[in-house]
Amino acid sequence: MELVEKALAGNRRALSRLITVVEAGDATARQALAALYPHTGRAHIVGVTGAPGTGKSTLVNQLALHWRAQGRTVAVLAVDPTSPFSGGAILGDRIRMQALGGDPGCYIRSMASRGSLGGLARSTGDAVKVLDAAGFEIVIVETVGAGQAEVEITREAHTVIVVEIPGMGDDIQAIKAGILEIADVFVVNKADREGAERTLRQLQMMLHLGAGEPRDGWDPPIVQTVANTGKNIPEVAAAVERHLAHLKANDLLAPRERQRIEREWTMIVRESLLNELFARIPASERDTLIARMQARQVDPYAAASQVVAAVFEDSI
Ligand SMILES: Nc1nc2c(ncn2[C@@H]2O[C@H](COP(=O)(O)OP(=O)(O)OP(=O)(O)O)[C@@H](O)[C@H]2O)c(=O)[nH]1
Ligand SMILES: [Mg+2]
Repeated sequence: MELVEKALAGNRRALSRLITVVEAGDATARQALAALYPHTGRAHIVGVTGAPGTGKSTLVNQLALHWRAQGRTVAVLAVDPTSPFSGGAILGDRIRMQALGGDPGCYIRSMASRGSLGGLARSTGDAVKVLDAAGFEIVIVETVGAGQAEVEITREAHTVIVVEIPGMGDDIQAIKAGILEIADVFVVNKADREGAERTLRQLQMMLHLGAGEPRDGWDPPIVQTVANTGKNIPEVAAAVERHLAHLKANDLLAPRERQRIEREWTMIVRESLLNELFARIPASERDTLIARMQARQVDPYAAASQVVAAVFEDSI
């Protein structure tokens, strides 16, 4: 595919168009992904999540600048599962592009949630593949904290940063969202505000209340930052790098990837099977079955088995 070749060769416009193509998730997208796939698996994928307004975009911007200054290439995907319009993310992008504008080693893009959460997780995963294949060394996925959505999306990352801020009351956001388990690095941002020490101590306490041994032998560090002034950004970057080194040193990267691939593939198989199956059932037959369920002549489980069995018998 010409578009894929151009994007892999570093053409910006081709890269943007390619992401739009894979977002659509149609036959062309699949063709593009087939061409891309052999080039994936090299980037360090970093997820950044936290409640709205905690300073994720500011932090990500600073991290990108930090890594760029060290000569590393960085791509950012800003995903907002709470908004179908990604208005805030786009505004944030404009601001960020001024600082990083014209730098060929940095690429920023926002993703809107059209359709379902599953759809967003898929299109984000595919956009990450594009950026990975295009050779960006670090791909940052920024997701607004929104319960299950952020868990789904950040599960794709090697390293997850959870951003908290002081003064959000006694219940830290991570507990509420149940994302404590997925955090590899904690950031207490807006540490210029009152209560940063208290939030730090709460996090420490929570981490040590957890189930004895740290997961994968990694004790998540907590870094206090002031993202808008750049305070402690190098410490966050170092913690993220240390985490990747830990995964590598303990042979954890490959099994994690295996799990991720299995999950992704299972989801794709499920979706494809369903589409194939429905394509083989005539509409009239579907209508009849639904009418029979409505008349309580057959239950939904039996009706499902019937349809699955019929399709499989035909194909064997
Ligand atoms: N005082 C203070 N303000 C900060 C800090 N970091 C970010 N801000 C400000 O907090 C506001 C929100 O920052 P964003 O980076 O847009 O936050 P976000 O988490 O990306 O927001 P959403 O994407 O809307 O969820 C902005 O006005 C920032 O300038 C900080 O460390 N201290
Ligand atoms: Mg943001």
